[in-house]
Amino acid sequence: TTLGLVTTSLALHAPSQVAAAVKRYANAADYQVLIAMIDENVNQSLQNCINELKSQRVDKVIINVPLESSDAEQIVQENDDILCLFLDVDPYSAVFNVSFNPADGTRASVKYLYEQGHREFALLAGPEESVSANLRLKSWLDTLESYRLKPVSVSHGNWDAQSGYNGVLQLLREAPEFSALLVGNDQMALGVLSALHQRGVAVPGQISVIGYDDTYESAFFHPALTTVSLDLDLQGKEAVARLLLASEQDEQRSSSILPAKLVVRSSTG
Ligand code: IPT
Repeated sequence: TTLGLVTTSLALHAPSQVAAAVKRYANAADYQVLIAMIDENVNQSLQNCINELKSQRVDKVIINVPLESSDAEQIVQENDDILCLFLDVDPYSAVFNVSFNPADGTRASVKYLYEQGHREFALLAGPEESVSANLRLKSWLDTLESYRLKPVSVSHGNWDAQSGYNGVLQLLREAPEFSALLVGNDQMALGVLSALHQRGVAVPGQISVIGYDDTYESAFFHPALTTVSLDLDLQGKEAVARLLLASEQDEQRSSSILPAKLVVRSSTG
């Protein structure tokens, strides 16, 4: 009657909202949730977290940690006494997962900006170590290429607001000529809006900004953020439901891919 959750930093908005949902839906099914949070050195400490949960008699665990498919498969192989469901892996990997389509929302973002007349795009992606950040970046690039465009510059942040703040200042130094900026998540977009405001750059007058996640706060940014909505509550709900249904038999472990949708607010025009 206890589920485990191993999560990346809860200082980040998306994982904290997923954790809240996992706890709520597990509790509603009369399960407790033990949370282990990992920060650095993902591969090493992930196994430690799993061991910690096993020692507390947990036999089903949700893993919200960015993992390459091969690393996730290795975790599964080395832990046959605990059932693992992954939230931050390539949706098409072989492991049991509930994840988001990494291409639909990104494609819609580029298309929307293109149709608004934008041709000069800058990209501020999430960390290079993150599978999801790279899949989002790849999809932006592929979509731009389908319009025969290349970004004027590309940079990476580490998901937090400070890195968005620094990142956009770097982009402006490298290639000031862009009218559209795609950002890997909402927290970095918050830093971007702050830096642009301080520089007197009008959003969306001079630069349109699109975030990613649609975390709860993004509707309250100034201007309200256009972003890609991930239903993080639904991800938590599906993860709990699928994990509780799953038995030792592989057939019952069905993965699912949730849609990501563009939500247009005031930071684009
Ligand atoms: C991903 C978020 O989009 C990003 O903002 C950041 O919080 C990251 O998680 C932390 O790992 S969502 C994930 C399920 C791909």
